Amino acid sequence: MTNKELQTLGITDIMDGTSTGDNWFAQGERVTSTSPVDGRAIAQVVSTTKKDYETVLKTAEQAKKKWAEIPAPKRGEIVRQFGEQLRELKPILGKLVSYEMGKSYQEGMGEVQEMIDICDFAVGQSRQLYGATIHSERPLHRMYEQYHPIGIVAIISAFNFPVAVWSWNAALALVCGDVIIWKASEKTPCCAIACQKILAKVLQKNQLPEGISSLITGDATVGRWLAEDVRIPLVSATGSTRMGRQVATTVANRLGRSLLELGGNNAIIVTPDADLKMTIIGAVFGAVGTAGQRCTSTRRLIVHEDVYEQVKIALSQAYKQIKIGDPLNSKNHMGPLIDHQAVRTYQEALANIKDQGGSFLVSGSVLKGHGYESGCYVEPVIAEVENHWEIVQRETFAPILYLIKYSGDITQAIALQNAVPQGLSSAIMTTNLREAEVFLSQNGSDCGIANVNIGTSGAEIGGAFGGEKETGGGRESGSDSWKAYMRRQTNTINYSTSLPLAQGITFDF
Ligand code: UN1
Repeated sequence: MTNKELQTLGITDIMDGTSTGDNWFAQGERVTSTSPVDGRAIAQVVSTTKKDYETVLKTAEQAKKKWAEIPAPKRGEIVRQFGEQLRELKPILGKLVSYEMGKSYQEGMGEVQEMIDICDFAVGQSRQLYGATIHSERPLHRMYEQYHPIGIVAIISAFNFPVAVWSWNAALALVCGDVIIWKASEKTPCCAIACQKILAKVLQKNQLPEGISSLITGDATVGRWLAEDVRIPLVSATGSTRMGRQVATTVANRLGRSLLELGGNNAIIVTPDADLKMTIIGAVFGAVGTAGQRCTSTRRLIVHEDVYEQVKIALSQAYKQIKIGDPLNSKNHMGPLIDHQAVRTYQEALANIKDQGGSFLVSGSVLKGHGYESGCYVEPVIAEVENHWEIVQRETFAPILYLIKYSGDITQAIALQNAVPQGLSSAIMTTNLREAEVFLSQNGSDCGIANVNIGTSGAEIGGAFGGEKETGGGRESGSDSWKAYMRRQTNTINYSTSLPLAQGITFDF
C-alpha cells in the first residue's frame, strides 16, 4: 500500500483515534497499528482517554435531538451519499482492509461491497420504518404503534470485519435516527479512522452536527466505559463469546439493551447425496477464506461414512493447491493471521488436537522465509477428530478444519452439528430434498443461519445475521433487524366523548 493511497484515506503517520464528526482530539496512549502482511507499522494511533470519552458523549447527546428530528427519508439520503463515497473509494478502502487485517484483496473489496449494499438497504428502509395499526376493543378508539429513535448506539466491532460489521450497525442506526459511537478493534484502527473520515465529510457537507457519528479507540477498558454508561441505551457488540459475556452482563446490570454477534462453531454436513464438487469448493472457501478468521468460517465438516474417504482425498488435493502469501497478490488464496497472538493460539490448538488423539489429514505450521517475515503466515490444517473433544467444542480463530464422521441417517448428523455451545451458521450439502428439509425444520439446525448447498460463510446483507446460544441471540443487517435500533411505542387514542375502560371494567363515581 503506497503512502499516497494511505493519504487519500486520510491515514498519516501519527493520528488521533478519537473524533466527533471530523473533530479529532485523542490524548491517550499511542498504539502502533502493524500490518500482518509485511510486519510494517502503518500508523501510530492515539487512544481515547476518559476525558476524551466524556467529550464524545456530550457531543453525541447534543447531536441526538437534531438528528432524530430530521425525517427518516432525509436521513436515508445522508446514508445514500455515504454509500456513493464508498463506491468511489472501494478499491482503495478494500486495499487498506486487506493490508491492515490481512484478508485477500478480493475479500477486502467484498467487505466494502457489503458496506455499499447495507447503505442501499438502509436507504430503502428509511422509508419503511413501519409500525402496525391495531383494532381497539373500545368504541371510537384507535390504536397503533410507532418506532422512535433509541438515542445513542455504541458499536463495538472486531478486527476480522473491520469495516462491514460497523456499517451494518451504522447505516441502520443512522436511518433509524440514532447517533453512533464506534469503538473499533485496537488491531485495525486505521480502517476505522478511514471510514469515520468518509462519513464525517458527508455529514459536514450537509451541515449536520458533529456527534452524529463518533469514533473512540483503545482496548477493553474503553469498551467497558460504553457498557457501563447509562446514557447509551443500546450496545451492539461483535467479537468473542468471552467479550460478549462481559458486555452483556455489564449492560444488563443497568437494564440496558445489548445486541450480540459472538463466536460460531459452524459445520457443513455432507450427506451421501451431496454434490462433492460443490462441497469441496464450499468447505475450502469456508475454512481457508479470511484465514479462518470469520465468525462464519467453516470449522467442522460432518461427513457420512459412505463418502468419507472420497471427501478426504478431494480435500487433501484441494489443500495442496492453496497458495499462501501476500493477500494483495491476487495469485494467493490466503493471507496471514492478524497477529502473533493469533499464531500462538493456532499453535496451541494444534498441540491440543494432538494431545486429545486427533490425526492430521493435512498438517501445518508457521511459515518462515521470504515473504513471510511478519511471522503471521500459517498453513491451513485438516484434522480428524471427535465432536465432543474440548478443542472441537471451542472456536479457534484460525484455518483449522475438523473432519468428523457420521453414520446412520441425517438426524445423527444434525445431532452432532447442534452439539456445540455456539449457534451461528450451518450448512448441508445434499441433493436429497427430504434431508434438506429435515435440516431446515424445527428440529433441524439450531443456528441463526442454515444453508443448503452453500457453505457457512459469505452471508448476504439482506437477511438477518446472527445466531443462538453462545453466539448471543442478536440479529444485525437485513430483514427487520432495524427494529433493534428503535424504541417501540404503542399509542391508544380515544376520539369518543366518554372514557370506557379496557377489559370492560366499570369505575363509576
Ligand atoms: C463476521 O465474521 O463477523 O457471512 C461477519 C459472512 C460475512 C460476514 C461475517 N458476510 O461471512
